[in-house]
Amino acid sequence: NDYIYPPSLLNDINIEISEGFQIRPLAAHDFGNGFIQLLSQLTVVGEVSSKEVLKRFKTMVSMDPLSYYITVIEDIATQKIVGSATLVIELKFIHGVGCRGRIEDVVVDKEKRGLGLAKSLNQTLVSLAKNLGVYKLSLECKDALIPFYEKFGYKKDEGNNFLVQRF
Ligand code: 16G
Repeated sequence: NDYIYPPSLLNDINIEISEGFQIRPLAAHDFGNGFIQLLSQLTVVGEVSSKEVLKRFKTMVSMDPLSYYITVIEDIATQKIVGSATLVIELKFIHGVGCRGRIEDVVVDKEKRGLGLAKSLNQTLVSLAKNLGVYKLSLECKDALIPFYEKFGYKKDEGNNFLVQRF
């Protein structure tokens, strides 16, 4: 089970991506191809061993039903992972034992920005979320990124706020 979700789930999605790049599910071998270093461009990764990382991957990949649709962009020439975004599926009792989708940890390598890779990731994950049947899809972002995310159909949920506490 090398991929975190079946690559065939992307077959019927019309993906536009800059030449030289490939979009696909995260694979176990990506931990040797710069995936964790890429995440550290988004936020704190911390001191994690490759054993811990692989254990987390195995937990995610063996979930039933799958919850973590981590989707990456590979630079074909170097095989480096230069983009990533995660669709998380949360199981509910409400909405007819429905599912909610969340988009998390969207990051593109600073060397590869401006090529539309984040757009490819977002378009792909919105389509995948629809195909999986979520009743709602949400994400958290900085003020400056609201216009970017609005292009993919999101809007501010007036009257609803995002509250957080950190530990
Ligand atoms: C952003 C991310 C979120 C990520 C968080 C990390 C998107 C759309 N949002 O809010 O998924 O987990 O940053 O920041 O990518 P933190 O380390 O402060 O939680």
